Amino acid sequence: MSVRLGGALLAGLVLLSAPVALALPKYRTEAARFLGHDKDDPLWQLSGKVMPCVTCHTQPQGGEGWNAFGQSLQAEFRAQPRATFRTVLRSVLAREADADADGYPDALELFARTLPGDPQSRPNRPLAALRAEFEKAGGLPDEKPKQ
Ligand SMILES: [Ca+2]
Repeated sequence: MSVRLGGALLAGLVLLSAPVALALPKYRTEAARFLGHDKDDPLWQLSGKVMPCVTCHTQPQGGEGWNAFGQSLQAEFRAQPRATFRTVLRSVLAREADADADGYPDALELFARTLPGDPQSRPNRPLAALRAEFEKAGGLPDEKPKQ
């Protein structure tokens, strides 16, 4: 019993000490909250469909390997090394860039819940209609959360 418990605790500690396991879900959580995707599903943190790892990573489980949008964020982190993740994300989205070159800017893809780093994943409506919808919904969120 105590050996089993000790083993479980040890396994937990090993998991907690893995930097990838800690850092990346933190960004996922922050991005989902910043963009309001956390409102899509009350159990969104457990859902692989809300802000999935492949939003920025090439692999479904995240980790090493970033797609074009993830690389844009990395470049922005290098340009603003002291900035918070929220500032970095907002800067990239405000640029109106289209990381995967599918014709839809990154901010509009995230608004439409498609993947900004995967050209096979595209919004199902014309760009102008999507942009109008995005603007009507308030556009990009403010950098600081509203109180
Ligand atoms: Ca795109």
